[in-house]
Order: sequence, then structure tokens, then C-alpha cells
Amino acid sequence: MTDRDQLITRLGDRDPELLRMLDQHYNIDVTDRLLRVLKYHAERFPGDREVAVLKAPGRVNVIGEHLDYNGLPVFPMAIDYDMTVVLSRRDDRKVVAVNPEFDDREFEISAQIPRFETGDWGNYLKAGVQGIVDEFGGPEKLKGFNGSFLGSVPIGSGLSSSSTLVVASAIAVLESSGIGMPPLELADRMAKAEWYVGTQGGGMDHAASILSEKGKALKIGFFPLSATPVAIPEGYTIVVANSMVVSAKTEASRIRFNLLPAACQIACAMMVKTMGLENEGIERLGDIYFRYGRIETLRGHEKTFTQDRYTRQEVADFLGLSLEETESTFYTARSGEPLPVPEEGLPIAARARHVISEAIRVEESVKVIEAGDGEAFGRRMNGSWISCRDDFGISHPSLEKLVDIAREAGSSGSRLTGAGWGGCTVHLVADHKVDAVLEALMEKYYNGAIREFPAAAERFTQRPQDALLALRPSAGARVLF
Ligand code: NG1
Repeated sequence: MTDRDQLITRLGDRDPELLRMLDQHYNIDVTDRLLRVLKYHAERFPGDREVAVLKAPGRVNVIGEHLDYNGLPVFPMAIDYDMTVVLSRRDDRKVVAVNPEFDDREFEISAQIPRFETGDWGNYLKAGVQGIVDEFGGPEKLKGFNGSFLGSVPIGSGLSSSSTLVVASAIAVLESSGIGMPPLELADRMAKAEWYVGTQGGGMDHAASILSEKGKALKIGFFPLSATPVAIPEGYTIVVANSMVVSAKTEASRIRFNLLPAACQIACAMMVKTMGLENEGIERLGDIYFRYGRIETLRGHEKTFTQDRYTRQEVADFLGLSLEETESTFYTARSGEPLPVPEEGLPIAARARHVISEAIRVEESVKVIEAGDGEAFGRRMNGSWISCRDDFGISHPSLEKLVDIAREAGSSGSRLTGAGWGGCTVHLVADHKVDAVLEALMEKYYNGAIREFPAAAERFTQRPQDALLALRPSAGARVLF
């Protein structure tokens, strides 16, 4: 905890010692951002003189899409856009959260924190806090806080703004309670914590947000969670271009998202059956891949799938289960809500093909990066794009435009990043081509093609600063002061 007013003065004076310290965590100047949230906290909680300040960064996934919940490695990096929080301790178990962009939220820390309405920003706060309650087996050791939250990650852009809230509120409650937690354990806990809001994603976002090191991307493995820093190839910049088409995980899109893990689970069960692995404790496609290797996994895929789509009845018949058993095992979200499956079934074969080929690309990416071959890495990114688009079905016409424009202007590798259907694209660009790529994207997409997507065009007019980002890897979540 630190003295709020002294911190405001030192930041306002651009105290060199403070700037040096911030330099260890960011690639950009964040003093204005910190001053804004500190002053806001002072305004909203004038009596709270002792504060802590923390950051929980967003992430861009460079390669390895929709692999985390399949137990396969991903390759993201934390970014300088984050959730910045100023908090002050409370003696009770109440959380009072304010945010200049959303309505205030208040709740009690209890064993089972009841949810706000679906889609409410406060649910992400509750998710993080509930995760910590679960970690400690109850609320007894925990103290509430007054927290001012200020996010700089563009919302619904696939840069993980939701997880920054979950991670930030978890760290805030740990800080207010005077409890430390090893980062790897925290990251593991947070992956499950976000299920509270009804999505069934994996642990990539939280791990990237919590475990990243400045200047390095992170190869993250799951079950058990592991993180290995890997540098982005020398001489290349990561450019992120936001389609400005929002890919929010609410209502319909939450279901659309949850059908992807469901399809992967079904693919896994079907492959287990054909490969005769029923007694091997296989839970995810990743288990097959790691235990039997890529060749056997590809063979298993080929042998299993004789058609692309499988209806519910076909899945039940294949697995020798009743329709009811199939429903409860595969077509029910963790929240208990049924997943509506289209009549014609799900393209199970293509979904699994993406997962397996993407896992191979991630493995190869780390190798070619270590060998210093940026162009070879770019080719893996291009392959990932095609697979995400054609086999995983998560593209959007706006993303196709961005990828085409960037590739034409000289990007070495371009793909969508995050859940998909909108949000951002990520590009590996040789340093000397960055200006050309940025210019082409600005001229041909933001000043041109974006008009085909009126809501996106409108969003761009309002928040042009969220559109094009040239990024370097940021440090992971931490209490700064
Ligand atoms: P975003 O881009 O934040 O919606 C989602 C999942 C990730 C991962 C990616 C796809 C959550 C919180 N995040 O990310 O775990 O599965 O999609 O790679 O569900």
C-alpha cells in the first residue's frame, strides 16, 4: 500500500525513479493512464489515502487458436493495454467497484457469490473473487476493497478484455486481504474462475496475463499448466489490426463459442473409440496428441471420420450411447444450459482437423523461432489463418479483408487472433515493412472496406485509437505500487 497523494504528485512530476520502475513493466508511457485512475479513485473514495495499484494485461495470441481447452500449447504475448486498478482496503467483505465507463457495482464476498444479470461487467469481477474464495475454501480469510477499474484493452476485440477484469479483481482481493499466491497457481485457478460467466474457454488468457515477461511471448502448456518465455524473432514487429467488429461472448455468441469445445470433445470421444483407447484416461484431443504423437493422431483422425458433419443421433450411434447420455455429456454447457445444435449436426471432422494441424504449427513455430527463421514462423501463421477460417469456421469477412490487405503490403504472416468472428487480426511484419503495412491497412480498410460493416465503421469513428496497434510484449499482471 502506498500514499495516494504522494504517488499522484510523483507521477505528475514524472519522477525519474518511478519512470524507471514502470519501464520494467511496460514498453509505453503509462503515467497518464495511472494518473487518471488514481485521480478517479481519489474523487470516488476521498477518504481512502492508502492505495495499491495493479495491472492485469490483455494478450494477443500469436499462434495456437482454440487449443487451450483441448489441452494443447498456445503462443500468446501480454500487451501494454490492460486493466489498471487502484484499490483501497476495507474492513468488511464488501467489494465496491467503480469504472468511469460502466455503472458502479457492489457485492459481498461469500462462499457462493450470486451472479448479476448475464453480460453485466460486474460478473467478471465476481468471477475473479469467487475463484479466490474457492481457492481458500471460503471467504473467511478475505477482505473486501474499494476498487477503481480502468481498462485500455478494446472490448470484444479478441484481446481478452474480459480476462483482464477477472485477473485484476482476483489480484485486488488477494492484495486487500494481504495474501500472496504463486503465479502459476493463480493462473490455473483463474482459467476455471472465468467459467462463472458462462463461457467454457481454456486458460490461455489468464496464463498470458499473469505469467508473461516483458519482451517475451509465452509458450503455454496445459494440464498441467506450464509457461516458457520465447522471444519474437529478431527484426520483426507484431502488428494488431482490429476489425472493429465486436466479437463479444454474450448470448448467441456465447452459445456459438461453446459449441466449439463441444465439437472438440465429441471428436475426442469418437477418436478414442476408433483408436481403442477407452481405458487410457483420455479427456481431450491434446491427450491423444501427446501420448500417441502427431502421426498416430492424424491416422486416428482419418480412420474415425468418414463424413464431415455428425448429427446428435449419429454421434450417439457412433459412441454406442443413448441420445440422452449424449446430450448430457456433450451438449450441455458447464452452467447447465443446453447447447442448441443445428439439425444438420456439427462439422466434427473439420474442427478436430484444425486442432491437430494447429498443434503441429505451434510446435513447429517454436522450433523455427529458435532457429531465428521469422519467415518460416510467418508461414505457420498463414497456415493457422486458413485452418481457422476453413476448418474451425471462426472467420468473418472483415478479418478476410484485413489479412489480404496486410499480406499484399508485405506482412510475413497474418491471421485472426482470439475467439474469432470479428475482433482482431495479428501480423508478423519485418521491421522495415511496418510503415507500409500500417499505411495499407489504414487506407484500404479503415478508410475503405470497413464501410461494408456499418457498426464497425461507427466504432472506428468513435475510437480510432483502438484500431491499429504495433506491439511489443508487456510484463504480466502485478501490483505496481
Ligand atoms: P477470447 O479471444 O478472449 O474470446 C477465447 C477463450 C480462450 C481461447 C480463445 C481461442 C475465454 C475467456 N477465452 O478467447 O481461452 O480458447 O478464445 O483461442 O473463454
